[in-house]
Amino acid sequence: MKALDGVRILDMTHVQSGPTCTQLLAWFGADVIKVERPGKGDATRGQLRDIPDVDSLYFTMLNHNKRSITLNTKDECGKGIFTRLIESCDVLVENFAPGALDRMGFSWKRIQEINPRIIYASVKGFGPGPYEDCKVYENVAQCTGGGASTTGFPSGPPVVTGAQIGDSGTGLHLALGIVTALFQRETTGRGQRVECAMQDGVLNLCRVKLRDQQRLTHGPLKEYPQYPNGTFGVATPRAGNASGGGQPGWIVKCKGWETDPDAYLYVIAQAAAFDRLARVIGHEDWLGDPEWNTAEARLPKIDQMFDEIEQWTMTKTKFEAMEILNPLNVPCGPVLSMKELSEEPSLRATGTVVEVDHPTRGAYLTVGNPIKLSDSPVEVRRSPLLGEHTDEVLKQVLGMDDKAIAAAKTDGAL
Ligand code: CAO
Repeated sequence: MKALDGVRILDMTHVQSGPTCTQLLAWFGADVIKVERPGKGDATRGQLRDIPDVDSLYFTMLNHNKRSITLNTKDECGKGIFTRLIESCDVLVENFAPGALDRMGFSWKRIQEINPRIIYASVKGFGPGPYEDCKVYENVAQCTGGGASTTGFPSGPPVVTGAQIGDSGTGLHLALGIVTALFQRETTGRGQRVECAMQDGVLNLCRVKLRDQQRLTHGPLKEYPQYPNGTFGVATPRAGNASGGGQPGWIVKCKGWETDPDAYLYVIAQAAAFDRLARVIGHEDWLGDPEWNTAEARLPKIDQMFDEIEQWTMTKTKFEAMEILNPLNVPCGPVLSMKELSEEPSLRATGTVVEVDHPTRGAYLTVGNPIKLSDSPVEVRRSPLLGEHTDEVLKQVLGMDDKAIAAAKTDGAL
């Protein structure tokens, strides 16, 4: 038994934001039917291909546990089939460019007429406002949602992060909206519209930076590297690797940094463990020195403090340093490369990193479900080939027979 057993999702998503959402729902047990354009499919099947004529890792890693059908939803016969699918599903998810579903003839009003219980969930780049008609990709969302203006070093340009907070982050938000709407439907019997704008999703994840924007009007942000020797402008500045939580933190070099780009450790010099940290790095002298022995006194010297910590970490590998600091309750973590993460046995053991077999690609690694439910186990199944389940779904879900399916194929609807 899976948490979402019995929930059927009509998945009109493509690229990353929408597929992230429906993949999660599939892992929780929903029957996700991915509708793709005949002959083409989701554009990511062919993007960043590493093996000729084989579904890309971009596609396979975002579409596990789904069934794929091909359907031309602009063709009259295809629209008829699509209408019947809307009648048979609990949720319709899409992340087309603004207005695409309306242009196909399926406005929210029309969808509700077809099935008043359906939940219609969408991702768009922006909510209502001046940019609502714009197409948006990941990095555009990071820039317009406050991620880029607050990421990077103070003297450098804005920087986008490798974490896909615009796409996968918004997909996560949308998944929560969908299960919440399903929960409310239990009481009301009605579906509803669920909308997530990528700008809003990124801004939600940058919440602490809007906090700092307001703090800035009351004085300098003392945990930022600009304090006290630099200057603050009118907006939340970029803070390099400073910790956003009010505890001084930084990334410091470890043994091997000259040749290994990831030989670094994040160290938080929080007041509660400062005496132990000072001792272990050989600075017992700081403990009796009023210039160093209070958090307030250290604030103007954060750079110098991390330089001294780094002198010590450079004599240890990042793992050795972590092993020494952890028992002292000094919060820290190594900068792990994708290679290290993919080889980490504990992530394999929990199913967070999974090896999956694929008929045309062979074995590949993917990130499994990071959300663990004790009563709803997840088996990660490979992504579907284009249209692999067209006949199966049309027969099983819509009760179509071979003759009707053949006619729809001749028509070009499938
Ligand atoms: N049958 C017939 N037509 C189909 C179809 C199907 N099964 N599936 C898609 N189409 C059509 C759409 O209706 C649309 O046609 P119109 O332009 O005539 O309305 C067309 O295919 C292209 O869809 P699109 O405009 O969504 O795709 P795009 O590649 O031009 O834009 C993207 C991609 C992502 C920029 C855009 O979809 C978007 O802004 N989405 C919302 C934000 C989002 O999710 N962005 C994240 C993407 S991941 O980085």
